[in-house]
Amino acid sequence: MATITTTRAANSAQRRASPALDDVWVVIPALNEEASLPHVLDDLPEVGRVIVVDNGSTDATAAAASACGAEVVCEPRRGYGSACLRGLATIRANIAAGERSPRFVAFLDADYSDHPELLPQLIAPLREGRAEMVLGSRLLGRRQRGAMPAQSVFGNRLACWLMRWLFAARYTDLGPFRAIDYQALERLHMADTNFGWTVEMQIKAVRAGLRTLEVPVPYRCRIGASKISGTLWGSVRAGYKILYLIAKYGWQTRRRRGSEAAFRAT
Ligand SMILES: Nc1nc2c(ncn2[C@@H]2O[C@H](COP(=O)(O)OP(=O)(O)OP(=O)(O)O)[C@@H](O)[C@H]2O)c(=O)[nH]1
Ligand SMILES: [Mg+2]
Repeated sequence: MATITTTRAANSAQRRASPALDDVWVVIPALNEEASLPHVLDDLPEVGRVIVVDNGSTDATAAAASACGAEVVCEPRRGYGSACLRGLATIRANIAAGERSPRFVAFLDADYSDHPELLPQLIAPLREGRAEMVLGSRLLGRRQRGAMPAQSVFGNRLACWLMRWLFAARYTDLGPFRAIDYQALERLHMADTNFGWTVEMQIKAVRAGLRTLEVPVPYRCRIGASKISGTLWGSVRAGYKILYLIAKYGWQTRRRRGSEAAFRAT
């Protein structure tokens, strides 16, 4: 069961949210990121609420997040998607408890690879009504040497090429730093519990007809030990899951198009 710890610091941090971003809630999945998380939270502009989902860390990740004024939620089921789903469940719980619903939700990693201070650049197109989902593209942005291993660049390019072919989706990256209209996000019914979370959101966004936009974002070497893209086993498992989901949703889309064409022909 999730435990929710709202600290006094969190309350005061949330009160200090600047009017420009007070309707933005941020979800940060974190697994053993005690060294990097304080940097992420320090650089993050003040927003309505910061939810750090501690994914069963064995280090002081939760304490580090609380000390920086974030709301800490525990999700014992491992997996990036599980952590994001817990973040969504926490948003719903807060709304059910009487809080005003966020207008936008942003996701970013806890390892300090992303640049949290750029959040306003992701939110601006949403607020201006130019998109319902904005993705930070690392492949359009400046990457620090070594921040994205070659297999990760290749895997992301391949996934985007396949999505273009199957869904006519114009993406360049599956980056974790992203922002989305909260009501639109809920309509996507996100379900993936691990490496497929980002690609699932992008495919479902295209299928739902959301207007999406990419913003170039810089990407730097993470603080702490690499878990996915920097290890062979992590890359293989992530690559397999991403390709599996693209194939699964691609197959569904083709079947749907096929039956629509058959219906029109009758
Ligand atoms: N790998 C992994 N990351 C998790 C999990 N739960 C939460 N996370 C967090 O999800 C974010 C992304 O994971 P990373 O380990 O940075 O994955 P990556 O960016 O693809 O690869 P590296 O940075 O090279 O490890 C980080 O903030 C993690 O702390 C989990 O079960 N597995
Ligand atoms: Mg990372």
